[in-house]
Amino acid sequence: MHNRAMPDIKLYSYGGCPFARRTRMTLAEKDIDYELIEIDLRNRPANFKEISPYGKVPVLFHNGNRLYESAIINEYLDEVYPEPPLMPDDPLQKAQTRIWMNYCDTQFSNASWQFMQAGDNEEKLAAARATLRECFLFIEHEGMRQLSDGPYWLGDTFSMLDIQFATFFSRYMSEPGASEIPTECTRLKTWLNLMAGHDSFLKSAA
Ligand SMILES: N[C@@H](CCC(=O)N[C@@H](CS)C(=O)NCC(=O)O)C(=O)O
Repeated sequence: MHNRAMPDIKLYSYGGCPFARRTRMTLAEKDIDYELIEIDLRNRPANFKEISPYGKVPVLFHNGNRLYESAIINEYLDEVYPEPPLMPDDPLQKAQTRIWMNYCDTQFSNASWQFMQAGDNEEKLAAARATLRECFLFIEHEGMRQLSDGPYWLGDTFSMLDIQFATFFSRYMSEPGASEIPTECTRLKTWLNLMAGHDSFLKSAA
């Protein structure tokens, strides 16, 4: 029980959505209280487009101001509620963080979507698995190992990059038949184990 006024924050979310979970994870990381409004995306309210211009979750209202797009919402929250900081101060590190956040939302997101859409089509599944394998190797060698020695993406300090990828890996790996992470991705595997026990990751689960 917190002895403090609840901030004026409403989050429109969906339990199974990895984008919305990122915002739940950011709020948990900063220990911010908020009102959670669960939207059933398979049976969405008729007025949902009035709430969410793209018809998607997450959407966050802060003091009546509407924000959408998970990465943008999260950077906003990080500026308004700076403790603990989730974006690095250093301009170069900040740019690198955004490059990899973007990689997650383009390359990795597309590859895992391709896998989820393949259904029982063996040819499509094999193609998606091959693309995902390339992603995992790229993340290991061009991402994590270049940025730091770990255990988090940026080193000793947990950051927005950990949030960005954690919910996506979790969503992908919960898919039946999801492929194993290649053995050589030792840095990635260590990080996945670390995330599995991370407090805000657990608190943000549906
Ligand atoms: N780029 C958006 C993507 C959000 C998104 O695609 N959310 C999905 C659920 S995981 C959604 O609301 N889909 C509903 C739809 O597209 O109709 C973000 O980062 O917030």
